[in-house]
Amino acid sequence: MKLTQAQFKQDFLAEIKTLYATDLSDTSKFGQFLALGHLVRRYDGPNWTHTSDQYREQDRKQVYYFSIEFLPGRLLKSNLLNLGLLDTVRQGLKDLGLDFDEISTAEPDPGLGNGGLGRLAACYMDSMASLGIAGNGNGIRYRYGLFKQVFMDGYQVELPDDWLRNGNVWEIRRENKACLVRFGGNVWMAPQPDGSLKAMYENTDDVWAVPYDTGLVGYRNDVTNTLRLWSAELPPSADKTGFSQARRDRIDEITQVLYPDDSNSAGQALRLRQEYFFSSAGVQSIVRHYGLRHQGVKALAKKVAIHINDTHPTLVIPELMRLLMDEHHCSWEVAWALTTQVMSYTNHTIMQEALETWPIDMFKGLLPRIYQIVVEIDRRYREAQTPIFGEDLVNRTAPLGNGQVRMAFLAVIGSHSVNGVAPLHTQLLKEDVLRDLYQVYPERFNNKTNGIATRRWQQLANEPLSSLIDSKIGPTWRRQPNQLKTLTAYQSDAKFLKQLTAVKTTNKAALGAYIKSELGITVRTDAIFDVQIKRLHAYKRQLLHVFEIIREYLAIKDEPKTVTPPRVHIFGAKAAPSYHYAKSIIKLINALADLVNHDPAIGDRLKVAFIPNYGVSLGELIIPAADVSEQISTASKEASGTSNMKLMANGAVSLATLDGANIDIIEAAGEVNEYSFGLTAKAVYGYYERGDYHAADFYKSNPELKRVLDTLIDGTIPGISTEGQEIYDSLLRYNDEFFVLADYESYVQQQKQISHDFQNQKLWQQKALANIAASGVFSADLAVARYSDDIWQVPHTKLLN
Ligand code: 26M
Repeated sequence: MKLTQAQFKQDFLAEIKTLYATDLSDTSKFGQFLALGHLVRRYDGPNWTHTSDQYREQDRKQVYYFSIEFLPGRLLKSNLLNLGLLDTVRQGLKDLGLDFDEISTAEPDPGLGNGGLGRLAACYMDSMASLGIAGNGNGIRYRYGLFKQVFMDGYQVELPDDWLRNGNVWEIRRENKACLVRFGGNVWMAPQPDGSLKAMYENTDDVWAVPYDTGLVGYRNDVTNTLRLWSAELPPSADKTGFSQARRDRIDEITQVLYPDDSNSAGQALRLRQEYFFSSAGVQSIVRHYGLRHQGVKALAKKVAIHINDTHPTLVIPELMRLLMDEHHCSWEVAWALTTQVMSYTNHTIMQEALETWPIDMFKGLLPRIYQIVVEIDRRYREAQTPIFGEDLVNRTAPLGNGQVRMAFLAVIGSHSVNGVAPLHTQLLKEDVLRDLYQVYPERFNNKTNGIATRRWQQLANEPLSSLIDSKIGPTWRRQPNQLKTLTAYQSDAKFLKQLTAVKTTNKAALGAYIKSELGITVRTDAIFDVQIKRLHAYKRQLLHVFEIIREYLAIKDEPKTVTPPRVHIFGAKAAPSYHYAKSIIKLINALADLVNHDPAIGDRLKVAFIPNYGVSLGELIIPAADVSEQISTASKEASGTSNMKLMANGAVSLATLDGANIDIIEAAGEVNEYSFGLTAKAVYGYYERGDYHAADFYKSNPELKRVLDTLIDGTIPGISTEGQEIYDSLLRYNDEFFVLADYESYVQQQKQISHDFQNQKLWQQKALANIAASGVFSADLAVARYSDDIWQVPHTKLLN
């Protein structure tokens, strides 16, 4: 949009007056943020209204992306960037003596997700708006987001994330769009005079679902889509009937807090209630919208695509069946055909313990009508498939089995498309995790490699790099991420490579200042910034990275004279509060950091910075400063990874196992520009099949590895007597479930190569440039375009190859 600086300043000062009845000098940073937020909403208001009007008038097919998590990050800067107002606002504020970056960090970062899954949902919402796709997000408005992480004596302590304390300037509460979600009670089907059956309910626990809408601004295209998050409240009838306090509390708790687990199915009734709550409310609001418009719901499949982000929203399948049959009088056959045409499902994990199942007794008690429908889905599936595939396979794959509702199987059976998030992951779904269902529905399986919002992760987070890119290839890449590949023409432009180093140094200084102020650690900007940022999990193997730090520490102590480039090892990682082992690793890293950072013999040659409370906002600070991207999961375990893509786009080289999308990153940027190592997925599966992995062999045969492991238990690292022993035992007593010892040697080899190569800055920056140039392939725009073409069948803005 068009806005002069003068107009902006006038608007801003007027907004301050209206909101606070005082002048600028008397307002806080947060107050200034709020005023800017109000202004942005006003500027974008016409786009938002116009977009919704257009979708309705043109009767366009709409995508509804259902996800129990969304991690959008702060919105002020990205909204301004996408509206094309960032420079105007920044300059205008400067004239008023204010610093935009200071104000924008006063915005709370909504932590409504755990990690990759929730962030992916947010990246895809951004791309849908930017590609002009009629896309809607549907999720939960958690009163408290993911816990805030602090360290006390090196241990993780979780504090509540009270992100709504000062209100939320971006949301609009739409009470007129609320709907009723029923739990528990009894249900029966009563015959009607016309011969149909009507679902009758008694003694249900009714919950009022109230939507809060947030505008999602497309990149300079006048499109603003909607993210709808649902909040659980007392139904309006509660005042009359007088709900008990206990019943009120049971309602409040539904949207009170995000489950902080990202790899284990919690298995608690509250989680199931959350899942049905937002699935039901979302599907009800869709059906209401189209049912009214089309005098019937038969056109639904032409007008609606519902995407199921992991299994958490799978109950949209029986819920849509329920509404079509019970409220819109469709036959089972018609309802089922519509449902499967509308639904598509993405799997995000191959870890067995993350596959959701619910005990039938719990499920039946909480969702009696939905359970009846799942029983019928199960019955028909068995009836249709047993003659073809036999009883054994059908027993293994039916929605109901072993006393459980099997959510992933229900999702596959009720959708027309099932996708994994990287080629290797999709292959493993077909061969392993969902092998049996792949026999039944081979045509449903497809791959959609993940992507990232390059606007946030390059343009917004790394302005110095973005300007440098503009100066070489112009600004087209900002809309057409594939154009980044034209940067390869500058591979031998010595001046440009130097400029890349300078950009990196600037970003390292910014991160260094944060590390200094938060942790009191001084880091050198000429050091290798070696970064691992992701949830803490045994399969992601932060432990392998720790072993390298111990090795480097011992090497400096042994041979102080040997020259190696200085290193800063940077971690960001939250552990699920109930994940004991992960928390021990956190303590280990912090204890090691204490030792290393304060050893005068080490000086500034080696530093360890575990930055607490990693999330989207810290990612924006850390990623642009990274030289090395640690992507070291046990091959076959990381479905895709997305921090690997963000780091690549900012010129970090990957130190990576052949897992998830690392494989595709290595292929895109070229093998010579990354550092790969370790067992392949095939080798890992080989060990499983033969059962002949013996971790202790590596310990016994490699004296350096033995020495490193022994520091866990010999007092070298103070303060970890229990944790050290526990971790040591996990490797040697319990045979190292994630093959850390098997990959140690090849990992260290590549780390040494990195230290060597980094000293040749020209060579190093050539690798960085190759990564940046190839990173466009992993833009969420391209990923979303593929979902639109292959799965949702909706039109989108064309992208260049
Ligand atoms: C389940 C039940 C109860 C409580 C929590 C959960 C749960 C929450 C989040 C389970 C899994 C959750 O997220 C999984 C996840 O983030 N997977 C990651 O998805 C990314 C996007 O596709 C991939 O890049 C990562 O490889 C994958 O680990």
